[in-house]
Amino acid sequence: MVKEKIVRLLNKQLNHELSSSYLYLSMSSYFETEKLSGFAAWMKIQSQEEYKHAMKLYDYVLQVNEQVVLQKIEAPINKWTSPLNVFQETYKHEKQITASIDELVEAALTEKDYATFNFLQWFITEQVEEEAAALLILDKIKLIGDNKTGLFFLDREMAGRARS
Ligand code: OFO
Repeated sequence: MVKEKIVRLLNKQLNHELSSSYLYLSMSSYFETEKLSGFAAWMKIQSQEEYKHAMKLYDYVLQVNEQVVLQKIEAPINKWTSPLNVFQETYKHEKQITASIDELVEAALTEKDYATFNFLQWFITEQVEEEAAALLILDKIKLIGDNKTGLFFLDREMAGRARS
């Protein structure tokens, strides 16, 4: 049986993942308005990935015969100053999500909830990948600086995620 505290944290994480999905969808729409369709496609896929993460938590809570409690999703911000600004925020956001997963892992260990601890291993690995992906793009944007041609080619590269 999963303890009440862990169920509460799992439901909280479910909300974080849905909020991430919402935030990245908002970022995707920003890129659309900036005519950066490759960045927009990348972010839209990211938004869908976050939804899948949320569903993993949703399925797990039900599988252990506990109650899913959906919570309010705050409206995400919808204004950024540049692609650099978006990826600074993305990287920061992913680090916050990692901290939240770590808190959950810590709680599962403290409560000797080895099933939940085992379930969370996937999220630990995923967060390493997500932070690395966001940082890589952030570094590329920094490298490009004000070079519009560079941004054009990076946008084309970002579109590749949709095709892969
Ligand atoms: Fe769900 O991995 Fe990003 O936030």
